Amino acid sequence: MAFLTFDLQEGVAVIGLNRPEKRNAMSDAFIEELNAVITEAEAKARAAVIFGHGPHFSAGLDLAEHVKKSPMEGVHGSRRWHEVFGRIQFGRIPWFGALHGAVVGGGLELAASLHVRVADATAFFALPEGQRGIFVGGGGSVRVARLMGLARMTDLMLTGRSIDAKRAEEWNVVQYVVPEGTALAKATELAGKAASNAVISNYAIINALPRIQDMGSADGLFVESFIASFTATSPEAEERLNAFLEKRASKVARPVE
Ligand code: 1HE
Repeated sequence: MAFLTFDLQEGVAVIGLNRPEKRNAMSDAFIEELNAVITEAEAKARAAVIFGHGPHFSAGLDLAEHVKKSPMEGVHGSRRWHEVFGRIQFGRIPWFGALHGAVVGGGLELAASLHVRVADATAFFALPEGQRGIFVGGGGSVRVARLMGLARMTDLMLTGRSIDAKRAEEWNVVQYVVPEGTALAKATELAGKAASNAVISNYAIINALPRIQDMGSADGLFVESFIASFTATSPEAEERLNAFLEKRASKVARPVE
């Protein structure tokens, strides 16, 4: 692979964005490789982590390639990003992000398609599309807006300002902030926990929860009942419920910060 690294660690696929000399800027070929690696991760792992090699997570869209596109090539390119990032968000396994340095433009859009984001203290977030004369095209108007809210995203896009990891946590963009250099270890540890869940539960969590957010309350509650029953009557649930009742399973622990 030219742009990505793939490693398997105890059931967790650990995938590195590996174009550090261009700050992990994503070209068309980069997105195709990401698509292939998603297939590999789903075949071999029960959870996955994405991190960036070099000083940054990702500088987003490859601007050198983008300036040469026709309008329709641009539309098809954006739709392809949607397909590939959609395979992450609505796929078979949960995805975790280890974020550091620049998480900007399409890099933030990729991060927003993951399920859990861990930022280290060096991470910063921006949407510089306005300064470049372009718009978000990797799903940001849907996913980033839903994480941070419309007003905050509008502000980031209009002013071009960046926010640090702590602010990103306050804005619901990341779920964890950890010391510099420890995001990958933390994200891998969390992915390991998710990998030990029932496959059917993970599938319902990543596929049903976001869809239910798009429904009205009555529809969402109705769908929830069916998914709840479908998961609870699976053989895996029966074994896990019995394991708890027979005191073979771990209890819920108090939080440790
Ligand atoms: C790039 C890109 C890129 C760096 N496309 N080549 N994204 C942006 O507008 C972000 C643009 N990048 C930056 O602001 C900075 O590069 C960073 C803050 C991310 C990193 O700074 P730094 O000092 O570590 O690196 P650098 O010296 O700026 O960049 C190193 C090389 O990477 C340099 O190339 P070189 O040949 O001169 O060594 C840069 O040109 C190159 N590089 N970023 C192409 N993005 C689906 S729609 C999504 C829309 C967007 O993503 S818009 C946001 C685009």
